[in-house]
Formats: sequence, C-alpha cells, structure tokens
Amino acid sequence: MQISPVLWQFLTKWLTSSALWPDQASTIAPWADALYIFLWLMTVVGMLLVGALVLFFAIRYRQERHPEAVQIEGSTLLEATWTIIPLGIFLFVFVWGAWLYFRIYNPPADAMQVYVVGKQWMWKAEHPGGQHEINALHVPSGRPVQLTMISQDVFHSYSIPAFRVKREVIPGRYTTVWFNATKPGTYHLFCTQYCGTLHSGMIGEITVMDPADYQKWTEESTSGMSLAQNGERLFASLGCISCHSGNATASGPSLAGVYGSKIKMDDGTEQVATDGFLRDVILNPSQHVPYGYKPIMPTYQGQISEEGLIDLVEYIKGLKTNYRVQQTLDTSKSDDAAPITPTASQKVTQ
Ligand code: HEC
Ligand SMILES: [Cu+2]
Repeated sequence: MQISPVLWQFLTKWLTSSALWPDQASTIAPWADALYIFLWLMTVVGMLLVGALVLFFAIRYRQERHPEAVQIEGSTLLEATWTIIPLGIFLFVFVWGAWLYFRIYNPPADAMQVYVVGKQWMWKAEHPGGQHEINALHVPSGRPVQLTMISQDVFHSYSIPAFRVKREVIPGRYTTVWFNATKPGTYHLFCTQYCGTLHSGMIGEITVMDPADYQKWTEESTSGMSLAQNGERLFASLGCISCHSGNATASGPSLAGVYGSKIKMDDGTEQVATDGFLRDVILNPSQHVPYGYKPIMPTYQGQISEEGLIDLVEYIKGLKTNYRVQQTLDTSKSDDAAPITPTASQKVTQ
C-alpha cells in the first residue's frame, strides 16, 4: 500500500514527538490537563457504560426470549440515582473549572508586565524597558508574566498551547492573560481567531529563558528608552502637560498617583483608574468627566497609535508626583531650553 509522504510524516511526528499533547511548560499546564483528562475519562466511561447497557439489554430482552413486550414503569430510586450522581459530577467539574478559570484570569499583583499589540498579521510585544519584538516574546522562567493586549484592527487571539493560555485580543479594549513559564525553551505562538487571508501566518515564537539569560537579553535588546520615557515625551509633545501639570491653575486634574485610585465621576459613579480606563479617557474624555471638572479635554482619537497609548498609560502609571512634570513644563517655557520633539519610536499615527 502506498502512503503519502505528508501523511507518513504526520504519523511519525505524531507518534514520536507526542504531538497529541504540547509540552507542559507553565505552572497552570498540569492543572488544565488534569481537568481535560478528567472530562475525557468521564466521557469515555459514560460512553462505555451506555454502550454496554445497550448491548446487554439487546441480548437479554431479545424477541426470542420475550415475544410479548411488557411495559416496566416507575422506580423513584433508580431515577433519583441517575439524576443525583451526574449532578454531583457536573457540579464538581463546574467548581473545578471555575477555580481554574479564576486562577488563569487573575494575575498575581507582582507579575511582570508585557504589552502586546496584534494587527493583521503580526504580533508586536513591548516590554516596559522599551524592548520591542515582532512575532516573538522573550520571558524569564519562574516568574509570573502578565500580558496586556489590544488589537489595532480586527479580533485576534493570543494562544500559547504549551502554557495552556489563550485570550481574545480585541480592538478598543485591553485584555489580559498571565502565565508562569517553568521550562526554558522555545514554544509556539498562534493566532487562534480567524482574522483574514494571512491568519495562518500570524504565528511566532515564545522564548523562555533562565532569569539570568533573560536579564542579559533585556540589556542587549533595549532601544534606549523605556515605554514610560516615550510616554513622558508624548505627554509633553501632545500638550497634555499644560493641562495636567498639577499646578493649582491647571485646568485638568493632577495625574500623580491616579493609577489604581477610585475617581468620583460627574454622574455620581466611582471608577477605578485601570489601564483600560486611562486609555479610554485619552480617546473619549467627554465620557469620563471627573466630579468638579469641565469636559474641556480634547479627544485624541486617531492621533495616537496603540503603541503611543501604551507609552502614555505606562507613563501615567508610574507618575507618583508632579515634580518632573513641572520641571519639564518650566524648561520648555524658557527660551534657551531644548525643544521636546517626538522621536521616530513614538509613532504618532498618520
Ligand atoms: C485642554 C486641557 C487638556 C489637555 C490638553 C489634556 N487634558 Fe486630560 N483632562 C483635562 C480635563 C479638564 C480633564 C477632566 C475632564 C474631562 O475628562 O474632560 C482631564 C482628564 C484626564 C484624565 C482622567 C484623570 C482623572 O482624574 O479623571 C486623564 C488620564 C487625562 N486627562 C490624560 C490626558 C492625556 C494623556 C493627555 C494628552 C494626550 C491629556 N489628558 C490632555 C484637560 C486636558
Ligand atoms: Cu490574528
């Protein structure tokens, strides 16, 4: 029999490199697999049980032995048993799944932050230190890493099978996912949401390194400016600084310490200043007016790229006081000071 080379390759790969299971390379992977295997076993046991009973009854109650059909009715005990046992099993699976879900989607507070921007058809990763990567992501092992992700165009989905994580990447909204990689090595990155012609090429490589190697990598691949430093420049060049200087005369609220705080809004509600809130304010200020302020902030919709927004958010997140804001404002006012010009890396959008 002739077997096609492609099929042959597929079969040998499948048998020799356990392609049925990707590597278990994160702390969550064994837990996700355990649940999966449990569900699978439950299904197989259920199937065998039903199949065996069908066979057994077909033989036991065949026409030869029982030419006349007899109706058997009513056994509360039997019905209660086959209701309560599966209910118990399903509730157990529900609690297990919910517990796993919350573990996967609630990042620990000390997680390292990395930003990801998806677009047709590539993944851009930005580390707070300013390292940029395309279709690649370098992370240290043994440390929780949180990805804050957004799409520049359509829906995508960031999936790392070896870590058992996958999350939608959506235009206009930050989504997050986190993992703690356990084994140094390289792993596949896929887009798992059909996103256009070259969707299947929207792939990449996750490199997990020892913390020491990772440290070396960050030093070697830095672009010289951290995201927050890029943000600081944008904050000045886009004119945010004049309204958000923290001076008593400034028309906008001070942004020092605003990240993570609760803000009382004009309509009486309270909002927590998350990453997503900060991004949204810059694009739709009139929808997020804090109590006691006039809605005079201009919208920056279409003027700042997603990367620029990340830079600004990262800058505001780190803003503990207004000392540097005021210093920059003072130097930019005096004539002999060097003007603050945007650099190429800021990518103020077309
Ligand atoms: C013309 C003055 C002005 C400019 C320029 C301006 N803002 Fe604002 N900003 C305001 C005012 C006023 C508010 C509160 C009312 C509102 O949201 O419209 C505000 C609110 C905010 C808030 C919410 C803070 C809070 O406590 O609720 C953030 C964050 C913010 N601005 C960031 C920026 C950034 C980043 C830029 C530059 C890209 C910028 N602003 C440019 C005046 C300004
Ligand atoms: Cu995609």
